[in-house]
Amino acid sequence: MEIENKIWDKNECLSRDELSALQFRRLKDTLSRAGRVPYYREVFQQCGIDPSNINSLSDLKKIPFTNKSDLREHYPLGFLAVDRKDIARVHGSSGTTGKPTFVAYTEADRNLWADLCARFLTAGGLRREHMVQVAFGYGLFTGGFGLHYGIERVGASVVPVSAGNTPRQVMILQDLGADAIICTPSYALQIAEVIEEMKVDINSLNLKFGHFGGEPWTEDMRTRIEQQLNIKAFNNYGLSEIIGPGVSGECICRKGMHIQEDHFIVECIDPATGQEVAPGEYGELVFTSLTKEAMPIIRYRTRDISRIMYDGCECGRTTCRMDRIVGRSDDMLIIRGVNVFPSQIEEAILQVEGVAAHYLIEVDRPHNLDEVTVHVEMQPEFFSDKMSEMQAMRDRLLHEIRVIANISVKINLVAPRSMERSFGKAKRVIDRRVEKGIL
Ligand code: DLL
Repeated sequence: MEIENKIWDKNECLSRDELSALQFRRLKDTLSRAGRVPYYREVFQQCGIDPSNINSLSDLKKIPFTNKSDLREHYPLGFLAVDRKDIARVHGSSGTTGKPTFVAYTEADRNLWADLCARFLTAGGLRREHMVQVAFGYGLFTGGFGLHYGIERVGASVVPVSAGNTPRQVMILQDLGADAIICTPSYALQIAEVIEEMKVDINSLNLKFGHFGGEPWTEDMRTRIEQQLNIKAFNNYGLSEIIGPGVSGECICRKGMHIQEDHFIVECIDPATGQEVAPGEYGELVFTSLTKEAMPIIRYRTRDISRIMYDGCECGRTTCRMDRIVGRSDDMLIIRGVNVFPSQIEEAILQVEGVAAHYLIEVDRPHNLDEVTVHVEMQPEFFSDKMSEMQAMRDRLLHEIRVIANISVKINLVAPRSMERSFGKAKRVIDRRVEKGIL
């Protein structure tokens, strides 16, 4: 698919000096808004910051990080900086603790959010003549509504199917002929699988491209999605605490996701020390919102590991780009002392012909030693009852995982279509050590 380059607004192309000046002005406003939140008021007092009197962007670094635990301790809406009557919408991210983390938007925030989504969708090819099928869940999750309003802001048409009921999803793709699909990457693969099961000719669909996000995925996963759905696949990133989708997204060059720096300041830190890493080095992303009203957030530690690139992009945008997320610092597995991200296992297994992109990593410590079993689903045409063929497949997987992730594991090959599918974010890891209270 040929996509012509189009810039949504001039703030995407500011010089560094212009951008810094804008960020500084907006940071001052944000800090004074944040000063209405009792938590931040106390933090500012403790670190001697007077929001009305900061001198430079680097003053931000004097303020301590905000963590997810801070938001949890102020459940449900303790970080609100506006009157309750000014809330226009509430979303939330599902937490491991059972209670969601709520995030609130004013009318202006909702507007801003639609603009930010429209920007990255435009950068990734969306035009007003397109029809888009949204297969993200609509609900507290920010994916469905966030992208929905972004598409409308572009002027394109939305088919809000929501996640689930995949055969119906395919039928609607066939009947209405959407140009683009929006969902998690793992759900995109599931849609592709059902298209094949339903014996629908992929070329009879009108799909040309897709915007995927909400969970980690690798370049090999992108290749599979593109091949199986016969589309161009774009990556976009965001998190509820910052605004939802719309924090960053890929342009047509697809060399990293442009961070919407006129609305968010990004830092990349060493998760262990909190110190900033050099540009281009991997670290944890930290974001400060610059324009959000209802819940301004200062130096929020995302736990997401990536790197930031400041070199120019051929599309003409001057904003920095973040690489795809390689993992979350709290998803990093330590296996017999070796650090492993689930994305490394994904990268390794997708090198092997015959495996489907469905896998589950199970970690346990049965006899005081960590053991990893990677359950890998096979593609139907490669599934065989010959022991030798299955053993050869296992050996290839072991080899790739050893080379890419530097660990030895057990492989459990499972029958085609036998692993559980999810409509949203796929669960890739079960750590029995955590369940048993060993870690
Ligand atoms: O997942 C927001 C979103 C929805 C982004 C739809 C893009 C598309 P949360 O539910 O709060 O918000 O989860 C945020 O998901 O910290 C990352 O760990 C992960 N994540 C989101 N996008 C990506 C991506 C939404 N493109 C958490 N690549 C984040 C890797 C991603 N991880």
